[in-house]
Amino acid sequence: MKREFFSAPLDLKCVKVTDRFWGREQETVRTQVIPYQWEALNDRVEGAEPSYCMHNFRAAARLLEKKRALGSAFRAPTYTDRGFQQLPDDPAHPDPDRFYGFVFQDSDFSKWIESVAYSLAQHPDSALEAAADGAIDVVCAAQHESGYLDTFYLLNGMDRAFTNLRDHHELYCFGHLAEAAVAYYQATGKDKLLRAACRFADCIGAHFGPEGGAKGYPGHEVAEMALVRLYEATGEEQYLRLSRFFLDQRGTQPHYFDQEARERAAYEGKPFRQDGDPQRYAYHQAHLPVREQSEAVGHAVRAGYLYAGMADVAKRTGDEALYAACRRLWDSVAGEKLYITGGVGGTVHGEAFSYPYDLPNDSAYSETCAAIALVFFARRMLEISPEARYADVMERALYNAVPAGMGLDGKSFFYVNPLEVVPDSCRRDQRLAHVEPVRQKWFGCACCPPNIARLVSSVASYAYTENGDTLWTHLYLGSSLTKRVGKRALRLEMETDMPWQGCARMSIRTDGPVDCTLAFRIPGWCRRAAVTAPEGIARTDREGYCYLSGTWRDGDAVALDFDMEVRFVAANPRVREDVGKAAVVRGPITYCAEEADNGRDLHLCRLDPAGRGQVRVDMEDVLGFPLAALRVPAWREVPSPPGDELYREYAPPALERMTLRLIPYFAWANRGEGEMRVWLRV
Ligand code: FUB
Ligand code: ZN
Repeated sequence: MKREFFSAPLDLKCVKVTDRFWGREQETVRTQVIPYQWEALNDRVEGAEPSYCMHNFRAAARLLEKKRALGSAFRAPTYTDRGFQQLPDDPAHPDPDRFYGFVFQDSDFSKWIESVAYSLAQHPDSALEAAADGAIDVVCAAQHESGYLDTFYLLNGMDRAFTNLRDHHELYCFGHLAEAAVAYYQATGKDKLLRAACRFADCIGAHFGPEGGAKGYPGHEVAEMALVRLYEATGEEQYLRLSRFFLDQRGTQPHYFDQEARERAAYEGKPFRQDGDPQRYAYHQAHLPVREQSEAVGHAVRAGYLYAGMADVAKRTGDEALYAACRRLWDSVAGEKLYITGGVGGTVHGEAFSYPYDLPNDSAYSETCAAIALVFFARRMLEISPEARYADVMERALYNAVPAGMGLDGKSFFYVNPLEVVPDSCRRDQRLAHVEPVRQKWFGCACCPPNIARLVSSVASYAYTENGDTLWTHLYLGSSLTKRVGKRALRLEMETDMPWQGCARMSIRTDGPVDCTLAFRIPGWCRRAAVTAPEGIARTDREGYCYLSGTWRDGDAVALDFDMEVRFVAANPRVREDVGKAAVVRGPITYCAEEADNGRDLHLCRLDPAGRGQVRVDMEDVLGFPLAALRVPAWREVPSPPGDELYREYAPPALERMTLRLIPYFAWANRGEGEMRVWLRV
């Protein structure tokens, strides 16, 4: 690892997002998603499945209050297994003292607080901050004296806490809590939740660890990343050590998940039965020690969070073997398992990565959270080594699979992000039972919407990273920011209309000359790039970045012009589903055809490669969202008349000219239900 290239994201309070695209997304999150989610966490959304998230914290706080009041007379609940999702017998009358929802329901609160924190850093809002403080009070009141803070076991019986790491998400809930706590502390300076997260971390550290502790590790990763964040926020080395311990344990033998299952069976007086699923370890990325892993496998969100955590620890500890594994796993994802939308996790079975080049379009799982996890991984790889290939993938996910997860109005969401939809097939074909042709208001398992909210509201921390004298621009984001170089501050204004136009201009304000380097990514999608810098500034190029070094003065500017032509992209022929097809892309945006513009039977439409030069690009407004739509010369096979025979002698099909109207993939399914297709026949 070349430490001279290490960097870290900017403090979000030093960046003001002025970007037209992301500014609008952030406003949608601030004005729609965050308030809606708060109502959802409190079970106040009519017609939506209750979350029970805040219900559980309130119930746990009451239980602990009772414990304090009764002292030794208190009888704690003893654990009975009520399942992965617990629902009231009578939904109209939930028991106020029982746990409800999924085992990981607490994480919804944490993701909400995290989004609130980022949003407050951009847009102070005293009413929202007061609501968040109130929620934090409730959550902190639910913390056990040992520091333990997971309502599933607090309410169901803490006697069996930490006995099912594989399935029961305590360490996952801890991870999200810690991420939220750090974000809220950094945004507001308030440390109540941070102290609670540290106490929970200490409780976990007392239970697990190399010296005599249990040798477990999270069944659903995220704690690895979160502990590193906690370490950075507090300077407490034990959090970094615990993160590394979890990584070191994963995939070692005997398998911890089997050991704990054996222990549970003995406790319950039942015979131990080995889980017969051959993928049982790979699902959790526990099939091999992490430093020996080369292929991205298993549950895609888990995998992305793990790889991001590995990169975090590799960077802080200089662990070359861990970093080498990160690079191999990156290549596996980006080289063999990535959709052109930036989505990952192609199969519904285990919400998982499939085998290399298996990227089905209609049955794609491509969970929104998995694309988000990939963004986390990419940013960490950039922090270690700024190579444009990581930022290219990050950008692809950020402009396609991630925003597709949310409707343009911020009121409906996709969990699954297919690249081809025929609504009738989704309804009739069991193979497609997981695919929804329209976004849903909310989900019982509501992991994706709050994940979008926290990513969108913190997008600036993916656009830039810095070290002492270098600022890297990974994504072109309209923004103004401050970069400190020694005792001086540079104020930088980035103006751009990405992703619709390929130009950006950075202007520099400073009280005096500043020696430093500004590094700009040359996007992989652009064939011709022009960078204009002030005289006297030296240029070097490395791994897809243009480094401009020298003495910067007030009024200096850098102009970047990236060619953004419309391209027809073919997939590697090993991707069986895409043979004979092309996807249309422009800049970082992947396009799709929708029934609303092109009628039904999109499978009969063919792009005309000879017409590539005649594609029209028009800025349009779709439901108040400005976007570039394309008009592409194409052919349509003349469909058979109804009642035509099923088979016939082969003859070249009759074709008629048509113009396909394509819109960005992220904007699909905002105009009612209909067919959609990314990969079009050529
Ligand atoms: O298990 C917690 C979250 O719920 C996962 O990350 C998602 O895939 C969903 O299963
Ligand atoms: Zn999700």
